[in-house]
Amino acid sequence: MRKNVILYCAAALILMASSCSNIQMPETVNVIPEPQNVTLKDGAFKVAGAAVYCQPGIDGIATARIEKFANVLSNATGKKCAFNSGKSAKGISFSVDPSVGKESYCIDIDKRSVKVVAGDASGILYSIQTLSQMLPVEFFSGVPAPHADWVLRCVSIKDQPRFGYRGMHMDVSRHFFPVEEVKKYLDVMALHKMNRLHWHLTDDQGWRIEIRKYPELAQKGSVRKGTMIGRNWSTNDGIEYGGYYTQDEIRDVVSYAESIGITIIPEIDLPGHMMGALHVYPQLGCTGGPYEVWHQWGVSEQVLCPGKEETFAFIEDVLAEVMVLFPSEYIHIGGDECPKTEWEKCPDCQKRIKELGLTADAGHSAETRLQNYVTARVQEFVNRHGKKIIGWDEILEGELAEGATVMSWRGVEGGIEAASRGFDVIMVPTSHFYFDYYQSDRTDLEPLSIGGNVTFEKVYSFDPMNGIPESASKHILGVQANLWTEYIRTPEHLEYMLLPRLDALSEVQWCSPEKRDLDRVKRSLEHMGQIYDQAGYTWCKAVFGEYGLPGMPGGRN
Ligand code: TNX
Repeated sequence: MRKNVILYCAAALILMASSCSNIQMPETVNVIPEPQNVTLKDGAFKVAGAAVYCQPGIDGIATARIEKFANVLSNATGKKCAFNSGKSAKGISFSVDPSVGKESYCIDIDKRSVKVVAGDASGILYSIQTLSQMLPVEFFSGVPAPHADWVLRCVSIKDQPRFGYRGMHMDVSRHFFPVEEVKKYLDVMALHKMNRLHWHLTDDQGWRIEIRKYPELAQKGSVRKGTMIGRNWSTNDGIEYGGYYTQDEIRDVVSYAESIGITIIPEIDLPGHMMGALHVYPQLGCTGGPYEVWHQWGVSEQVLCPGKEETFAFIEDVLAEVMVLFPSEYIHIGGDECPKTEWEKCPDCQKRIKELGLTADAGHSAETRLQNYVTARVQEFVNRHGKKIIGWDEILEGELAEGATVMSWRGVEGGIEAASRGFDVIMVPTSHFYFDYYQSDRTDLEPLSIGGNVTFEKVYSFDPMNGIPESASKHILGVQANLWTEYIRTPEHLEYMLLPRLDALSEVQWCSPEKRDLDRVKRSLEHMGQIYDQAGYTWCKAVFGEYGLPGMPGGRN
């Protein structure tokens, strides 16, 4: 009897194997974003106990990244992967050769060695991300897994990104996320070779960054007395909600991000979305207040008053501190959704309009011109400090001074117009990159969201160069997705909205169009899902036909 069972099992296995071999599965290395050139070879390299070599003389950042990789390998495999400065024909060796190109790297794995040659410290980091994803998923668990199969498949890889700007956005105003969660978010971005975090730090619902000159901004401007319940605008849960980052915490996050190749672009959203600040400094508004830190979502009509000089002194003081904290060459100054109703009635604003000689024309009101004045004045200040501004696509309305970068969010048209007018552009259209939207049509099972529908497939289908005139294509710096957190309170929910759409985004940012292949990326996603499980990320499985986040009720359309 037992013998029969064994025979049956063996027959079934042979049958399965032969039917599998009929399916043409193109082999990949299961890395997301998929490297540009991959040539698989026979055999494998044994990782456990292999020494790691770092070419002497390469810069400190690259060296630190390699040493960290050696340490994580030692811990995961349970065998020391000694870190050495020097060269060797055996083991895992890293070197830098600028002729490989910016952010680029080559990996050559055979049975005796793993050789990495990168163009710069970013290339070193990206080679490590690629190797990490090729290792057993236990690499990401943070605990030793000596029984895993610690090998790397023999392969030659040559890889470089399509776009220089590969961003992800995070709104910490509507809901606040602690430093540890921001770092976890940065880690998963880095795993996907992203290099910019757009950190939305201030808004109507809370000011979340300490400014030393105005301590009450964070102390009081970060606290709202309640939050609307679900999508019910007339409600308020009456529960005090707050949180902000001290400057020490900001510095810590900035340097952590830098160590994993990510520059943080801070956003101070102005002149609209300012209720957090207006609550503390009502004299900066047109009516003088009082103003509340907002408990509801949407667009407030109460905005900063550009008729008063004090407003500009405030903006400059805040930005001066922000520019010291963030080494980024860009500072995001918002510019979106700024209603002009108060400006129309405000004597100070009207006086300013008159003094500046701003007049309406067929396309733009005098008040829109006044916003142009705000943008130009702040831009001039930022430029004087050796930095550049980014603004949402509203800053295009009317006039915009040279050197501004535009984030096209209300569609791609703003981006096409901006690029054609000679401005640099980052594409972030709601249609494809709003990760606060539902990610499947099973909205009855998905956690309540702001609405809309942006599936994994939709994200993946975007081509930023579509509709861009050839002459303007150099102005498309790259792509970013935005994660607004009106309806997202917990780290689990935040991660759920991020993953795995981040995987689709990373291929739009990194891969050349010919490399993109939805079936292939979905297969790689099964592997990535295991990495997420090992590393403790919550992720959405809608791509695999599973819906919902345990404990979070579905929302209506
Ligand atoms: C629009 S995108 C906004 C945000 C909201 C978001 C919700 C942009 C510049 N402004 O203030 O959070 O929609 O999807």
